Amino acid sequence: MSTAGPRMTRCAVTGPVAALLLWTILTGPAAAATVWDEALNGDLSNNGLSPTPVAMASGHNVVLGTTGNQGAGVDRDYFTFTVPAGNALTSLTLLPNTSVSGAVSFIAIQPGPQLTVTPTGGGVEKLIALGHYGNDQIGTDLLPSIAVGTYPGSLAAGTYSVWVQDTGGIATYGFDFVLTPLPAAAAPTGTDGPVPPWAAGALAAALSAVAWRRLRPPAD
Ligand SMILES: [Ca+2]
Repeated sequence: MSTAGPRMTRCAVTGPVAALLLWTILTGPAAAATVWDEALNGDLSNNGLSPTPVAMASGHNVVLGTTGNQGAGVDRDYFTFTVPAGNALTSLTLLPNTSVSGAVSFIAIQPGPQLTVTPTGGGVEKLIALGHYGNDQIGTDLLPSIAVGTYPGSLAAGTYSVWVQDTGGIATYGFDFVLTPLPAAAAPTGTDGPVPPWAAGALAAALSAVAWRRLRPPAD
């Protein structure tokens, strides 16, 4: 007669990381909201020094627009948004309305309320994300492929500015900025206090993607 108990399979993800991952799955972001639609709200700013403010909140925040050159020069789009305290930007999903001109369009993110990098790339070191996206990436999170350096798995609370452009013909785009509340209530301490640094790190690890792409220069 065997005395062996139930066979246990050791999971690669255990403890706090598993708890936080489960919490993320169970408390997914709220319903989508279109926070800016150029067809309804007007053209986003053409000036990185005065980007259009776009209000975002926990959950899905959809930005719809058109860039490219319709014959009067490249229509660059600049907007700024804030990830509220207690949240993180956990993904930037390319939406099905996207149709680039040629092979790819370009997107970049700079921390702060302005996009100070010039259209020719002056000051490019200030960007924390930059790269191209193509129609084949619709439905995917762009952050892992455009982040500069080691992608931490999410972007922390704070203000960011975004630059979108296509130097070819008309190019439509749609982005879903997903803001996820940090799991303060689910912290293993059982308190509602601030998330300890190790927990934030575990969340970042749980959310991080393995895909990584080479960065490309800021021109499409
Ligand atoms: Ca536009």
